[in-house]
Amino acid sequence: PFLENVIQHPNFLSGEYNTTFIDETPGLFVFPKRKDRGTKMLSYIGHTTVNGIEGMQKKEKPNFSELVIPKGYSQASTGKGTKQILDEQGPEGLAKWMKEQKEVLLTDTTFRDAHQSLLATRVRTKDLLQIAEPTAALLPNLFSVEMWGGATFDVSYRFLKEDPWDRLLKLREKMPNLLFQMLLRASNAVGYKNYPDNLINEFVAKSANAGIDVFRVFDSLNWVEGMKPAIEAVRETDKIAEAAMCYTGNILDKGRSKYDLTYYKNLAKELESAGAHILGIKDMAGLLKPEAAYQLISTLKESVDLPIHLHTHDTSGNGTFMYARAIEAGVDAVDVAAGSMAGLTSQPSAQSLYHALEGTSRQPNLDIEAYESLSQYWEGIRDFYQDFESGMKSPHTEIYEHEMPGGQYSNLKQQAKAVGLEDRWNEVKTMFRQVNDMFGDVVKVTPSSKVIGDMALFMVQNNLTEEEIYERGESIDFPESVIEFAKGDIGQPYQGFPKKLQDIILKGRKAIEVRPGELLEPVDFSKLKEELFNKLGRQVTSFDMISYALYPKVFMDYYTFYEKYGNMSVLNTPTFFYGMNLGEEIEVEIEQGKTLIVKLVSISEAQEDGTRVVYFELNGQAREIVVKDEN
Ligand code: 3PY
Ligand code: ZN
Repeated sequence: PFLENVIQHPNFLSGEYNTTFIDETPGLFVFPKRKDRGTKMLSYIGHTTVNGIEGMQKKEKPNFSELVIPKGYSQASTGKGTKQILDEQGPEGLAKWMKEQKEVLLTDTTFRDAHQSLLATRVRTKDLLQIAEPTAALLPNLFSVEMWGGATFDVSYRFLKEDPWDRLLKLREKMPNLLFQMLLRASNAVGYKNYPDNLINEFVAKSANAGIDVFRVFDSLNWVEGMKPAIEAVRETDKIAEAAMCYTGNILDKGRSKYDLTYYKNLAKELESAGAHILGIKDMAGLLKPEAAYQLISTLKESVDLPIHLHTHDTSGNGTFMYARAIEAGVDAVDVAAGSMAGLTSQPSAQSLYHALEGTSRQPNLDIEAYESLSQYWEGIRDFYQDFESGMKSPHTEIYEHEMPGGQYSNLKQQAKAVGLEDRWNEVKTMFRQVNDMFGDVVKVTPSSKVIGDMALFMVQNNLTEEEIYERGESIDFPESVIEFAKGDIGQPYQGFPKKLQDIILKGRKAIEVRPGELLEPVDFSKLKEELFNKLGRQVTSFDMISYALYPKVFMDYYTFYEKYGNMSVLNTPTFFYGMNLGEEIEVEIEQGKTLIVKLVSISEAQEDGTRVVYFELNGQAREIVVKDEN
């Protein structure tokens, strides 16, 4: 029979016990044996070897080549960099310094946007940490390293089973000289919906504390009202508010006047007044053409007094040429990625840009050999994530037609596949643009791009045409994100919603015109802390609390995983994704100086109850784990 230990016993819980109770109740001091770290890890490896992991087709672990990690670099080898300029001179001092530089400044996005755009955001902390010290030592002249925010936050918890805060803290230690940059979706923080203002403030304050220096803040509709609280929150921390405008449309197309040069000029001035230290231009789909970049940067340089930082995606293949023209017009900084993680839906290659600018006065100040060696490391790492590649093999100029952001392309393709529309992907892309036009030509970036994507999928899936939406929209149940957009829940689009379509979608529900954050109840942090304490049964850090407030279910699922398997961020990436091959031996450093040696010996046939026994050696001792075969 089940022996209830003291804290589980009903008499103890109700307070009804006396001194004889202890002698008469032998189960009181029988506590279930907590599984040790080694056993939990073997459970994970056993489970993954037999069943694979969620979201990835199970297959045998490929043979990967040895990683090339530049040797001999430690924190001690990093000199002073932009981080020290910020610490000593404050955000205004840093902005002034930027404008004084003759050479173009570079942000390296390899640690964030490059893998978000090429590898579905799957790069694990271990693979970032291994190259952090060499990067900091070899590229001391970088402007910043973009390494956090955007989709990395929820993907860490959801798929990698890692704590994103842990990533930030550990990288910070290894890269003390360089500015750390994150992508902040203004009132949507690192999520897909508006959050209460006090949660945004708390998120920004804690991120700054943990090590973020440059906050690139954008609103998915370029709605400055929606960006103000986030910009203010960043200014409060004395870090850098880079307010970014999202580039959409084509300023060279005189037939399409909604987003013309004047629109961007006015927007830039508004962002300057709202307190930006740097003006960001976020060309999330790679629509900015070379001549347009020249005109845009020239105009903005005359219109605002801020340094200008340009971001693009190289989907069309025109990224380096476009940068060269922007640099000619005086842009202060641009975003690039290490060559082996650059191009296509990612950023242009750092090395390509370096060579393209040879002979000009603005060629970036960097050690090109060093960049090549870092790029070799990433080339090896990229192999680990081959199952997450989008399949795009060459530049796509069709981007100028559908205008889909680089980070959304592979995602939406997966979504289309999941609902059986893989063969109709071309239709989905065409529909994406058509929906954009139906919605009045909107800025498309997370989360507004998701609205357009959901609607496009919905229409293709249900074989709906634009005419049919207007004719029989009354009887159509639109996707949730589309309703929220029409209600004003993600903010106000420039020049408003097309009224007719808005009415059809809302079916009598009332739309808001104020900032959604003004209507949301502030988060009660002490109540939330207590709630989380009760769920976790342990002390709650402020990082846990913010993550739980942003993503309650995602955070709790992560916690459940952690309880079951422990900290799997210590495993090497191939083992994390594929488990082990028979006879293979790996080393796992579970904490500094404590290494486990794991060998997979054999796996039994499946038993009648669907389980298999996985036989390991753990530090030379035989161990067995029972795993349910879910295939
Ligand atoms: C994000 O919000 O994650 C983006 O990268 C948008 O471009
Ligand atoms: Zn981007």
